[in-house]
Amino acid sequence: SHSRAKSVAVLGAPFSGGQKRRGVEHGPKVIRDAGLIERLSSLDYSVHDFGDLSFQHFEKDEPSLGVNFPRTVGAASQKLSGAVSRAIGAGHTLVMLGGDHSLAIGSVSGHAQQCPDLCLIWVDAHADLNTPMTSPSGNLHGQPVAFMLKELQDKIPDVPGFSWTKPFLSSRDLVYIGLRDVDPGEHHLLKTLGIQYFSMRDIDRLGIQRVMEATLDHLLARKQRPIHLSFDIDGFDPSLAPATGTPVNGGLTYREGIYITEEIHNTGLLSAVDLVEVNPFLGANREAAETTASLAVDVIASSLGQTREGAHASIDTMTARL
Ligand code: 4U7
Ligand code: MN
Ligand code: MN
Ligand code: MN
Repeated sequence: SHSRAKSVAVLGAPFSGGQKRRGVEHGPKVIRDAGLIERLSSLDYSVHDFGDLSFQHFEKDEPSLGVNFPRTVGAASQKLSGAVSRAIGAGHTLVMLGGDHSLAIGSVSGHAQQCPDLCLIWVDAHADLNTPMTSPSGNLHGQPVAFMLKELQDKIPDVPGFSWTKPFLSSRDLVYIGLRDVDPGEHHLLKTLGIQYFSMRDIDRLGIQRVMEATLDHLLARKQRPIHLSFDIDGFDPSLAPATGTPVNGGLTYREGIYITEEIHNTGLLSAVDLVEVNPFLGANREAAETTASLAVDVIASSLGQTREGAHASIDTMTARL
């Protein structure tokens, strides 16, 4: 009575070249170990675990134009982009497990190849909108959105490793939620491009319910289209997600985070999710890593339909065992 054939592809991207702290490449393993596949199966999906991609490490990958590990990150994103495009093309909802957030260049562009009219919801403490020129760190996990935006075409220099990709997203098709550590160059772009964002201060003022109403209205009022959710675990407060590379105080509560994903699920339009920046080497102890990974599983499950209020299919399926 319930063969709606929903299928999810899970794709691991054990990659850390977008930043300098080791350990984030183990994100896919700890998120799987926290029970992801079982949770998705219990939500009645047919789960296709595509395993982990393996990425080429460039021995000689000198910084270029201020960007760290450009060839390594460019090649990883290119490979991910192809894999994501194939999974979405095969009809799956995609779950990408990072790895650091530079991977989003690959996952969102691969998604956009199949769904050119997609929109992007970016949950993060950071805007990840630096260009190579404005980046304080040179790390590409702080720059992925800049590589996607059509409006920034002329502001992105020819970084080695990135000749395969072209900007594909309009700034009006992007909403940020959770911002609280925005660099000056990023703030300038947020304002001049008129990007819709909800900082933690905005969540304090409006409440998460109105934030989600405004987010979905901004992206979907004109037309219904596929949603890409790019969820950086550091969007949460560090008390909930300690095992991450760039924690910032004053983040999302558990309930705010889950409300965001429940509302996105309720649109029926979610087409791909990234869950990035879980680093089991960080945080005080092993428990910190396990808490963070388990939170990641909750975020993914809830964006794919796990509810807090409960759910049921039909009376028949519940009573069949009698
Ligand atoms: B993450 C930073 F300068 N903005 O560009 C930068 F503060 O994917 C941090 O959101 C970026 O975790 C954080 O390096 C990237 C820095
Ligand atoms: Mn972040
Ligand atoms: Mn990020
Ligand atoms: Mn981070």
